[in-house]
Amino acid sequence: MIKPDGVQRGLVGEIISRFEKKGFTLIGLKLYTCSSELAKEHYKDLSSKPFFPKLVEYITSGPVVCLALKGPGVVASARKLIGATNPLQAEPGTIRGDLGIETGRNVVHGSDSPENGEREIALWFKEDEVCEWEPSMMPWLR
Ligand code: RTP
Repeated sequence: MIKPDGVQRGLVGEIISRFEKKGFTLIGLKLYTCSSELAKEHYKDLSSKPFFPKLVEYITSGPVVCLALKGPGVVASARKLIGATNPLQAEPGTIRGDLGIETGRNVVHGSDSPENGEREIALWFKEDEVCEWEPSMMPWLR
């Protein structure tokens, strides 16, 4: 997910491009303003954290871009491309390391396990918004 600050700062193309260039296949893409119910459900594991209300406020503060990506090891690899939660500690070359400075506005979210990836795709996308496709012209591409 490209969070509201990423959208507001005009970083959508740059961020999508990093995942495409890595070689992952985009199977879902949409701009969406979420309700606080959806934000709370998405981050339910963090509901006891002191920053939870601010996090919900942040995620609902403007449209986000939802991405569903497919490919080998995509979850772990996307987490590496995204970088550490605190952008000041994220390595240069990562999305947060290159494009952010605040934990509270850290530009992107990535699922932390394949199971959560499935859960989050089901939460953010309707069934017909996910397009399973194969790049048939180039079978070596996934
Ligand atoms: P995400 O779920 O957004 O990909 O982030 P993450 O795994 O790197 O970090 P996580 O611990 O799951 O936290 C989720 C999001 O909550 C915000 N946060 N604020 N101390 C704070 O103020 C604080 N800590 C975390 C960040 O937006 C973080 O990405």
